[in-house]
Amino acid sequence: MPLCYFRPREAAHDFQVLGWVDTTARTIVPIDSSLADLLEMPASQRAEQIRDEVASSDADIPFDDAWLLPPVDEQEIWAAGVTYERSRDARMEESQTDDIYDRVYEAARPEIFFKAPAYRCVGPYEPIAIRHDSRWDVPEPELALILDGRGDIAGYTIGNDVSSRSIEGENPLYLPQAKVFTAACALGPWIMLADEVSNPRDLTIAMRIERGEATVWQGTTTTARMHRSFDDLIDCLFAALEFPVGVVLMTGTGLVPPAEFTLEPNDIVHVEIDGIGTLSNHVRRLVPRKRGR
Ligand code: DO4
Ligand code: MG
Repeated sequence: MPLCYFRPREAAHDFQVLGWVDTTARTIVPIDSSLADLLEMPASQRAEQIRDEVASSDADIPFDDAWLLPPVDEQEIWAAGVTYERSRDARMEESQTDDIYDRVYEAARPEIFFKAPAYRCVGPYEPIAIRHDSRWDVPEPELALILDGRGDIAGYTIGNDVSSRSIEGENPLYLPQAKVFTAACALGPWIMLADEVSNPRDLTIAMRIERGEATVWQGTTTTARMHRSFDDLIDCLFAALEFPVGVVLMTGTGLVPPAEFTLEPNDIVHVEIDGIGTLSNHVRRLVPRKRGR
């Protein structure tokens, strides 16, 4: 059963509790530990801690009385790029300096970038955003690894690495502006613990984009098409950084809609990963911000 962060519907806006989800009964059992607490401990202790806290909890909250939140608290969110052939090809099309994508696809060192702090992530059914100064925008559905403080995989969730293709395409040095902005990172709906996902290297990832009554794009891939091992990505992330309370690593996209597609406000993006669940978010356009507001 998965772990989620949630807020009872009547609770204050900044209130969040970790819970163990019973997907059959459609209820959530609140537990005392935070995700940071659990990711600081070794895997064997973590499993026991979750078991004990679920057994001693006396509450049982129906899904309908809870908001699901992004399943993170103090963790940073990092992302790998150009880990699927489709991502390499799409970026070579959009860029004026296309060979850098081919070179990174083949290189020993993967592309890894900082995507968001936890507080900037959105959860299920919250809006994701596109920039007001971008004209070509896409969702990037990705398997996200929940890593503990030692770099071991504690679980999996779904990530959406919303990106501006026009800004990245103009100049690869603009990557942080193409990737890092308000509501550019969605995570959820919950964390499936690692020992409950038997085939993480062959999970189907499906994305469907709705506009009004129509499906304007859909596609599927599988994590079997990923060109890198999880260990290569994790080793690189941990090579010169410490993450005592754990970290989230999105593993790159294998689904890129064709060049003529761009996201529009009110589109709804559904990302489903086998054995994990579905993450759905609608799209809003950011308004220009002025300093000091
Ligand atoms: O090189 C740009 C980022 C690539 C990326 O985010 C992906 O492949 O998912
Ligand atoms: Mg990506």
